[in-house]
Amino acid sequence: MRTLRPLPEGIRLQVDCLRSIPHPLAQMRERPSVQDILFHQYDSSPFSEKVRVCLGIKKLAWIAVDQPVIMPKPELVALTGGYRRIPVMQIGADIYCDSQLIVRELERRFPEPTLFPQGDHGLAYANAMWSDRSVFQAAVAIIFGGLGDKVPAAFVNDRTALSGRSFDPAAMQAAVPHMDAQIRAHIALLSDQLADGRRFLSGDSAGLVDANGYYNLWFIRSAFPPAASLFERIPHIPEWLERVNAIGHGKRTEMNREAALELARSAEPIESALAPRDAEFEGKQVTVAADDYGRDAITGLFVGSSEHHVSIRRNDPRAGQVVVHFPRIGFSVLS
Ligand SMILES: N[C@@H](CCC(=O)N[C@@H](CS)C(=O)NCC(=O)O)C(=O)O
Repeated sequence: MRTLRPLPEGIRLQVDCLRSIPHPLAQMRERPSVQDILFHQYDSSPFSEKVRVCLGIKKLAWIAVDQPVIMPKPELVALTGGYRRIPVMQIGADIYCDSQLIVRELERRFPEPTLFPQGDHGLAYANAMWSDRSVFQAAVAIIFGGLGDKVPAAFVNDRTALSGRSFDPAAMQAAVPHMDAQIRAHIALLSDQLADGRRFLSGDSAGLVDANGYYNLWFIRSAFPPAASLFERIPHIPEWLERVNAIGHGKRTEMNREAALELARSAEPIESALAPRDAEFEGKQVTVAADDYGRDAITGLFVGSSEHHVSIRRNDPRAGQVVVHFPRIGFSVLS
């Protein structure tokens, strides 16, 4: 049995989730440039934590643009054309949706230090399908089932709209024993991987797989601390979590949402190349949508693609001419 302590203040504020809490180290960016990494996020967001760890591994400077936890998000959708999920990365007038593609773009633009210290790029990217779907789903049920009726109605309604089905903490409560068992089994995989004494999942240096493995446990620990007892005694896990935590998040400053829009308006999107197999779509209007949740359709002109991404150009009254990039995996493209 878990002992339920009263929620600490930080957690209460997090589930309040209707206001942005300024980051304790908040420092406004003075002279932003179109080269800067603008990261649209909120502090309690687990997928943002995945990317923040990657920014830490790469020792990058970046600018947090805090977005609301629930809709409406007028500045974010002005940039993306309707994609509402968090995180989103903006560099000038290029907008990268989904942590999969954000990580890929960070590696492309800032290859050293790499997120793939042992190579194995394909496997490390594939590993996100495990963390982002199976483990995340278990973490959500454990956290929100645990919080139960402490979850504010506005959050429940927003996440119901996001997922297209009832987001019901009471029903999640019933699933907690099963999800506890699931998460223990997932974490046992991490423990097995660390059993030979390595410091990180793929060896002596941290990489994407560590960020993937870490962020759901961080989410549980920060959003519903009683459930951290699930992994506190699994061999090698606490020490590894400490090591990943110690990497930090790189160098963070802050920018407000209006300034991010202004920066998009002042920038030109980068040139996009088109994969040969997509030649027939060039310059055509297409609609891109996530295939799991937050399936809002985003419309624009097909201007770029590869095996891993698609890019559409759109003109927005507030953001100007932007190119929005999406991963292929988990997104549909319809003409
Ligand atoms: N596959 C997406 C999932 C992103 C996701 O689910 N993000 C959560 C926050 S961590 C979200 O957007 N929740 C709804 C919201 O914030 O509006 C990714 O990897 O970026």
